Amino acid sequence: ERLQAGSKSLRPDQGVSKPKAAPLVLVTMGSDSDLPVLKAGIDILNQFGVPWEVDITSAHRTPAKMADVATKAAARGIKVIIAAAGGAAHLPGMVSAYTPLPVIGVPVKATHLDGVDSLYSIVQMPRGVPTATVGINNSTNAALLAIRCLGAFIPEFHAKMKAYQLENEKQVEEKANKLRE
Ligand code: RP5
Repeated sequence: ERLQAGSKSLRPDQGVSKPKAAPLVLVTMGSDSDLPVLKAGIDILNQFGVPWEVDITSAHRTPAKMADVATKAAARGIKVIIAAAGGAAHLPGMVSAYTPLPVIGVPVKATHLDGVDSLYSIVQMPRGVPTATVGINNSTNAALLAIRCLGAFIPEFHAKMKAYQLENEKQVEEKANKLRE
């Protein structure tokens, strides 16, 4: 089964299997070359049992599709959008312009500027078009932030996030204890 995306190179053998429930999170990207960076975030969504879908909506190569997908996302039941792009990374901001949903941008390290170009392209949005921005290539945090958004109105995800934080705390404490041994 192929993932829902228009690219030949998006296949389950890349390790992202599509959930069956109606998606709550849309993970979209400027190019299939961004997919390896998104894999960690998709793993987190799977770990928390969040239904997601993946797509490619380039702000530059497929601007009409990007506008259409972003405009229709909320009506389809999507609650949060994660958008990844590299270089002149206009996708997250443009998606944000077309939807009232929270949009989380992932700056991808894709050029000789090492992702700083992507970061600056995403983070400096004009007032009125908020777009959350995580660290360069940090799709893990994008997924965790998306789950926190869901947790604000879905108790299951609130509880799972709390458990995740407690587990993190426990793991750090175990490491500290080992150092003291
Ligand atoms: C951006 O340009 C994409 O998000 C990607 O990070 C970068 C390079 O794209 P490809 O040339 O690999 O398709 O639009």
